[in-house]
Amino acid sequence: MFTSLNRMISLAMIAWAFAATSPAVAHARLVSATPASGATVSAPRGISLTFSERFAAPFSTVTVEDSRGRSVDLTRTVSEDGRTLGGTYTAPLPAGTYRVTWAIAAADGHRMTGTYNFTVR
Ligand SMILES: [Cu+2]
Repeated sequence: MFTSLNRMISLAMIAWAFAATSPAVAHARLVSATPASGATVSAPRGISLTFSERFAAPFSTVTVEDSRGRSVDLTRTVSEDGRTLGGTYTAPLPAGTYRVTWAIAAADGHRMTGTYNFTVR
């Protein structure tokens, strides 16, 4: 009984040690977004998504759709440091709710995606 309990504790400690070291190999993640998720903004000129790591620009996309699912025309931009994915709208956005969908190919080869809404008043 004690032996198996000790063994379980040892295994738990090993698992914990691995979990504790995992941030060193963390995946790229979204660290900031403008407009932010759930934000209400007026007359936004574009969108900007900053990630924790560089991403592969040719395989990374951002789309903005209105409440009817129609894509907003935008000119995609990628910052010089390769961590910010942006889009500049070619026309002002009418009031309403918009959905942002992004997809990046991170440097470690993982594909990360996300979606969120913001509102234009
Ligand atoms: Cu990864």
